[in-house]
Amino acid sequence: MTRARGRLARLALLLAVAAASVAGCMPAGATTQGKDISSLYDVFLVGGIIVAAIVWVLVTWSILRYRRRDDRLPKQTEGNLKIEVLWTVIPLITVLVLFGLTAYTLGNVSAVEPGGVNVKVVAFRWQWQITYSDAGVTDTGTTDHPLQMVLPVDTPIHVTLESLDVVHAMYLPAFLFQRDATPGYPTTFDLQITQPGTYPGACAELCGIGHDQMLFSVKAVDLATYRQWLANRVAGGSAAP
Ligand SMILES: [Cu+2]
Repeated sequence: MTRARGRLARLALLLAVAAASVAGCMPAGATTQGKDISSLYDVFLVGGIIVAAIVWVLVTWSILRYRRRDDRLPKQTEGNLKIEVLWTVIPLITVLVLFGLTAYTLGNVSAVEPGGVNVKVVAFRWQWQITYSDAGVTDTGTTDHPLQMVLPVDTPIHVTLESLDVVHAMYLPAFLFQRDATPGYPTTFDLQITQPGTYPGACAELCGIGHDQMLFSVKAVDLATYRQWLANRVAGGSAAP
């Protein structure tokens, strides 16, 4: 029995280490939408760990408790209504709760806030282009100078994303965000960045031979700096904020 306890303790330790390392790998999400997604990940992660722990403990216990000692079979039980109802209802409730939370989070992530700034992002083989629609300023990336999108923090950013040729995908790992750019079907979404900084992005859809060149970045600055920079651009100033 002591050996069995030792095994259980090692299993519990392994679970705890695995959970800690997985949690450490997850970015927190640098947008309000990303934070919502991050919270949902946490719920799924903790729920998954609890379910795995219950299953593994029960399996380990039953392997040890009922391991073969001689040729006699342990007591055989056929059908137990209470337990069957229980193991149907508990997973059903778990799945319904996760479904509800997912639907709620998706609603938040897809919600469009009033006000804010408007940009149009165009993906094409094999670069990115942004138009700051409120000012009519357009920047296009090149292989040597990947596009840097300058965007304000703490402000709803309404993005219209489209593709000129094949399916691309706008991927911003720090925002926990990815959206396909499908030719002929522009898509719109909101981003609200919470922390200033420079965030790398890339095309996440294998779109052809130059796919690896489709890098870009988002430079998030405060709203006053953004407005000043944009006004400066309208007046013919530099692209660097
Ligand atoms: Cu692409």
